[in-house]
Amino acid sequence: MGLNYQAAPGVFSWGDVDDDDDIDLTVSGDGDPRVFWFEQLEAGEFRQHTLREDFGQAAGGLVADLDGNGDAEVVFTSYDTGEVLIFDYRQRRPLAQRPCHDRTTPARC
Ligand SMILES: [Ca+2]
Ligand SMILES: [Ca+2]
Ligand SMILES: [Ca+2]
Repeated sequence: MGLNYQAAPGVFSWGDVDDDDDIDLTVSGDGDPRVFWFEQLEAGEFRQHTLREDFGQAAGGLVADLDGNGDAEVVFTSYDTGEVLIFDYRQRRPLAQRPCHDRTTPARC
C-alpha cells in the first residue's frame, strides 16, 4: 500500500498497481493535466502509461486497496475538474466520478 506525499512539482504515490509484486509509481505534475502510471519492468526500469489526458491540476494521489480484494487501485483527485479518478488495473480503464455534491450528475449519488 502506498503513501501520499504532496509537494512541488506535483503529486505522486507508489504501490503495486498491476499486482505483479513490484512497486509502480503514479505521478501528476504541476501544470500538467495528465496522470501517469509508471509500470516497473525490471528493477529500476519503468514503462510510462497515461491514465488521463485531461485531469487538470491534481490535488492528491494514492495507491491503495480500496475494496479489500487484495490488489491496489490508483486514486487521484483534481482541483480543476472536481473529479476523483479511480483506476483498477483489472478493469484496464480509469473510472472517474464527480463528488455527490455535484448536482450535475445526480444519478451517481
Ligand atoms: Ca507492479
Ligand atoms: Ca512489474
Ligand atoms: Ca482492490
